[in-house]
Amino acid sequence: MQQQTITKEPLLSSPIKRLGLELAAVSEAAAIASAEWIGAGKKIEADAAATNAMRERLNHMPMEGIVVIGEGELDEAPMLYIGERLGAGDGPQVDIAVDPLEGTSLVADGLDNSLSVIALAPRGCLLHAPDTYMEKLAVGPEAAGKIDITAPISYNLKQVAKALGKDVRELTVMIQNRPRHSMAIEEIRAAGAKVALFQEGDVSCSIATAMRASSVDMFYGIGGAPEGVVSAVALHCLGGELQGRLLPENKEQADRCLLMGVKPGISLYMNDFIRSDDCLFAATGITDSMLLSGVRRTNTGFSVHTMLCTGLDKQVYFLRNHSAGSRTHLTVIS
Ligand code: VTB
Repeated sequence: MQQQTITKEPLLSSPIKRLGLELAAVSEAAAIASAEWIGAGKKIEADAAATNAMRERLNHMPMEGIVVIGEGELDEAPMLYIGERLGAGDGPQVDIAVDPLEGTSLVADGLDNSLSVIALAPRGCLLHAPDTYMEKLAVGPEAAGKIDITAPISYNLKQVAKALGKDVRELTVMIQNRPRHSMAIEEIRAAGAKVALFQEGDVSCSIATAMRASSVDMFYGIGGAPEGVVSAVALHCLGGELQGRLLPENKEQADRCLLMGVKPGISLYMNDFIRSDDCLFAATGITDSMLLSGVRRTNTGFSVHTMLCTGLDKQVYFLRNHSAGSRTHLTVIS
């Protein structure tokens, strides 16, 4: 793999893009903090560590930020709640979507696939979604524009196969291992495609559809709406596509969807999730995943891997940060 030392030049073209490296440092700090809790069986402590670290770093960033996707809804959580204002001011006005610990049970149980995730966009440009379930369908760049969440899965499989120049039997679809997906799993298998089940963490699985090195062709399933919004920002930068539909489980949740301006059940497309190219996405591995290696303790500190995606020029930077005492060495891996 080609390695180079990072310079800030490629990231300097817009006030938001200029925040890229700092955003990577935010997800790194959260990942390192929660990594202390890997395998300790303590979801709440792991999440609080990630959230505290993320909040602390965000408040040093030169921006005026508002959390639109957060750890709690409308002031209900102690920190990083929807509506919380963050940043040191003196910079662009932005919407912030955070998932400081994507996969709390994974970290508690010492399992793969946990990430720390954050996304930024100009103020007013990110979908405001409550913490309800969302049906999601995601694909990489070749099949972007060819899918339809309102159509049967078999139709979407045919569309993806055609776009990728494959047979449906050669496709792999990632789907969370939950009873609510049993019919979808049957439908995928009946169409002849392969099902790859995962336990938790649909952000990495949906983004994997857009990574050439992965064998994931399509992502489908019902998971968290907040995870859908952050995944859509990453896929926007990577040229992929995510479509979704909010699926509130009761009237109270349905009312919250309406309060945030989204009608339950209507199809949400990329320009509903993210209404600007000038966006950023950063994810740091906590435990290992298809996208990123997890946090490693070294003799002198930590080694962490981060993926930074920029929407304006559709770039993805893989960064390795190796801290040794008070010095850190940041390397762009590819
Ligand atoms: C979903 C998924 C997340 O948790 O929210 C899931 O989007 C919860 O699913 O990525 P259940 O309610 O079935 O447990 C994650 O997998 C991890 O936060």
